[in-house]
This record gives sequence, structure tokens and C-alpha cells, in this order.
Amino acid sequence: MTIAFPENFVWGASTSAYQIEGAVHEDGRGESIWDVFCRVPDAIRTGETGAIACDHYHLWHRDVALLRDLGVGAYRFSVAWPRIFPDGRGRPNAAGLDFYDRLVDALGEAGIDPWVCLYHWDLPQALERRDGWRNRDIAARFADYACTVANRLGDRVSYFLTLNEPSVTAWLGHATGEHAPGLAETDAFHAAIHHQNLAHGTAVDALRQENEGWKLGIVLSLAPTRPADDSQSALEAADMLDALWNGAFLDPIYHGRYPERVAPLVDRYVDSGDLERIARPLDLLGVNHYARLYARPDRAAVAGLAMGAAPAGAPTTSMGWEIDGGGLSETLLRLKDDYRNPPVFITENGAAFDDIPAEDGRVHDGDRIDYLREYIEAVASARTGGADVRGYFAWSLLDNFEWAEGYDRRFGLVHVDFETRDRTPKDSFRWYAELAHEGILR
Ligand code: IFM
Repeated sequence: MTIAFPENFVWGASTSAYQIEGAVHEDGRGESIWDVFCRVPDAIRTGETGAIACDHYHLWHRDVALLRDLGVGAYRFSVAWPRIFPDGRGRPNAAGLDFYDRLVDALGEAGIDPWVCLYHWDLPQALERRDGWRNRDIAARFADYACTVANRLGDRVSYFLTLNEPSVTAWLGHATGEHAPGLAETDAFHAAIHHQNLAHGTAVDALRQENEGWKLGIVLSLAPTRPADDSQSALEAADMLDALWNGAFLDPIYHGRYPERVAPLVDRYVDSGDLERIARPLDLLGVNHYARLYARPDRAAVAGLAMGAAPAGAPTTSMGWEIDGGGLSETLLRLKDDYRNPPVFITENGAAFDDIPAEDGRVHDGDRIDYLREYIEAVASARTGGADVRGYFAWSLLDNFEWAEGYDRRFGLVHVDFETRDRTPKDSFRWYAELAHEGILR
């Protein structure tokens, strides 16, 4: 079966700053919460850090050349907030802005549209010392930072995305403690939900004031939720997970209110005018999707429930995440039915597998090609069902630092040798290049 995508459908690839840049002490960059978290014993399964990562800070020319070979029309990357405001406030660090300026120029020369994500989890540690996402003041700090970046790059960049996956920051960073800043506290969890929404809305207002022509959006991690077993309590946990994971971010943005189950939890952080500000119209919604989420009650957990990403016996990636493109089409059709069918770009989708270079020096990752084909087919089927999906960005361009999992969860279209930093395009790279070139899924 072949599926033709429209000519203006955007094909892209995604990365994020802390996962690829390295150079954490260079050119005046301040510490981020991830630099600190990586030093906590056992926080990272492999004991590794993002200190060097793919060394993209030095090898970015090579990575732009790879993007050109891949033939994608767009590249989504994130700006490291602590490179711009090492102390969280004050005067911006010129060297940090210069780095992204050069990158944007090089992308322009290569004919690739830069999509700038302003926050992909690397909060300046200086702001964490002032209670990070627990402190309402972060909304103003974020809007300031967003305008500083956009005013520098926005003569060549049209697309700005505010936050990446606020549900993950709230949940893993503040409820389970698996991500930086490593908190597992009820109040922190609830405050982080609302203050991220508020930061998004405040930044959108500020950016619109600077330039009405910029295309603005947010990137949400969205997934259908399911009960982990057929008990009534698991069913309730799945409904609650849906409200906390999906609704807590979608509903304020598209309906101007929190879901019924979430409102009483965040109420005390919500001031008058907040919800109007969060609900300002957007140009697009970025959707990151990998797998459905399976919920079961867990009284000891901050959120009162625990989640997994696969039922027993399901085919999975090396993250243990279920492989089933049906979860993506379901997510997209729900956006159409329940959220007024916003213009959507899949800003992340992809799979980690245990890729090992073969004797011929190549990486034969047929499993990744099968995965991508299945999920891109799901995009096509949601489009046929009326969902307004306008683009797809593969996660990720490069193998990179997979947060608490370290470097051996390889998501890249390009294999990275973390000893030498050599880059080797995998078979999936060539497959995706053909798709991006022809717009035809085979
Ligand atoms: O690597 C992450 C990325 O930083 C955010 N979305 C999910 C990816 C895979 O876990």
C-alpha cells in the first residue's frame, strides 16, 4: 500500500538542547536542573550525564549537514535557557544567543525551516533555587526569556513553541521524582501544572505583543489512557490519569477551564485572569506521542496512581513502550472531536531500539522503519478521518541522552558513537529521507 501526503505537509526531525549539546561549562552557560540532577547518586540508570552528550555545541555544522542530507523541510530544536540567562534573570548572555544565531543562519542556508522550542526541561538551577515551577513568578521569567530569544532569532524563525511536554515536567519532575528537579510532593505537582500553563499563556501574550506574525504553539505529550487490569479501581485510575496527563493541559488551553477532577487540585494556584490568559488562541498544537498509558491505583504515589506504557505480552521498544500506531490515530481524532480540530504537527514520534552497527559498518534498523511506517500510517488514517494534521517530526535526528535512562536508549535516525562522537546514518535515515523527498509512504 502507498499513501501520498500533500506537498505542503511538513517533514522534519527533532532534538533538544540538553540531550545533544554538551559543553555545559562553555561560553558562560549557567547550570541547569539536569546538571544538578545527574549528580544525584542513582538518579540516572547508567550513571551518565549530558555534560558532553553528542557534542553538538561543537559539531553543529555536521548535524546541519546531516539534516540537509535527510532532506527535511524543518528542524525542531530547543534553546537552553541557562545559556541565555545563566542566573535566571538579568542581562542575557551574548555568547549563548550567538550560538543559536549561527545555527539558525546555517539552517537557512541549507533551506531548512527552524522550529524553536523555548523550554525542553533544562531550567536554570538559579530559578530552581527560587522554587522553580512551584513559584508563580516563573511565568514572568519565562515570558522575558521567550521574548529575548524570539527578538534575536525571530527575523529568520517563524515558529516558536513554548513548553515541551509540561505533563512530563509536572509528573516525573514533581510527583515521582524520576526527572529533575527530583521532587515527589503533592503541592509541587499541582503547582507545576498550573504555573507551566500560566508561563505558556504569559509568554504567548508577550510574544504576540512583540510580533503578531510569529506562529506560536505548545508541545504536549498526549496519549489515550487505559486501565492496567479490568478492576473498577484501575478504570478510575485511567480516568484520573487522562484528566491529569491530557486534560490538565488541553482543557485550559482549548476550553478555558481545568477538567472537573483537576480543578480542585490546582484551584489555590489560580488567580483571576489566569485562565483567560492560558486560553489565548494558538497557531498550532505540537503533539508528541509514543504509546498508550496504562493506569492502576497506587495509594503511596503522589498522584494516587501509577502508570506503565504496555500491557503484558505487547510488542515493545527498548523503552518498554507498547508499539501500536492505533494510539496515535485515536489521539488525533480526539483532538478533532473534543478540541475543535486544531492545526496539529506531530513534533515527536519515534522508537528506541538496541541498534548495533553491523560488520559492514551500517546500522540495519528495520524495526525502527516498521515502527515509523506504522505510526505515519496512523497519521494518514487520522487525516482521512478529518484530523487537521499538517506535519510530522521524527524523534530524533541523533541518538542522544535519554534523561534518566542515559545513552543506551537509542532513538536516532543517526547512530552516535559516544566514545568518538562519530555519526552514522542508520537504514531508517535513508528510508525517512525518501519519504521526506517524495511525500509518499511505501
Ligand atoms: O527523549 C524524550 C524527549 O526529550 C521528550 N519526549 C520523549 C522523548 C523520548 O522519551
